[in-house]
Amino acid sequence: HHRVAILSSHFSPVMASEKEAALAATPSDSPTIFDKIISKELPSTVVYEDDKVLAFRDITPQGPVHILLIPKVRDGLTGLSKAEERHIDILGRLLYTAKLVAKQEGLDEGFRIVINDGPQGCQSVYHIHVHLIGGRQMNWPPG
Ligand code: TR5
Repeated sequence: HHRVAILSSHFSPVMASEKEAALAATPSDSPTIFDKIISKELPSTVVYEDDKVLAFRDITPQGPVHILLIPKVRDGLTGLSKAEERHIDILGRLLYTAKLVAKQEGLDEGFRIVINDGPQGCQSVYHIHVHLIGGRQMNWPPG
C-alpha cells in the first residue's frame, strides 16, 4: 500500500495534475482558493500588489519564475471565456502588470504568458489568472 502511494506520486506527476484539473474542471462561480490568498487568510509570496491586481508566486512553479496575476475582484470573470466588455480594463491591466513584474523579476530574455481556460485548457481555479513563467528556455508547442 505504501509502495503504491510512493510510485503513484513519484511517477505520475503529470497524470496527478491532469486529474486535479479534471476534478476541479467544473466551471463554477463558487469562491476559490484565490479569495483566501487575496484576503491574506492564506499565505502567499506577493511580488506585486495595487488596488486592482495581486501577483504572487505559484505554489507549483513550472520554471525558476512562475507568478500568477489575478484581479482582486473577480466580478464574474471565472475565466477568460466569461469576459464581457466591462472586463476590458482589468484584462489590459493584468497583461500590463505582467510586463512590469517580468521586468521586476529580471526576465529580460523573454517569458511566457498563459491563461488556461476550461476543462480542455486545464484550468483548475475558476478566478481568472495570468501565468507569468520565465527564467528558462520555453518550448513550443505547449502540451
Ligand atoms: O491550472 P490553472 O491555470 O487554473 O492555474 C492554477 C494555478 O494555481 C496552478 O498553477 C497552481 O499551482 C496554483 N495554485 C494553486 C494553489 C495555490 C497556487 N498558487 C499559490 N498558492 C496556492 N495555494 C495556497 N493553494 C492552492 N490550491
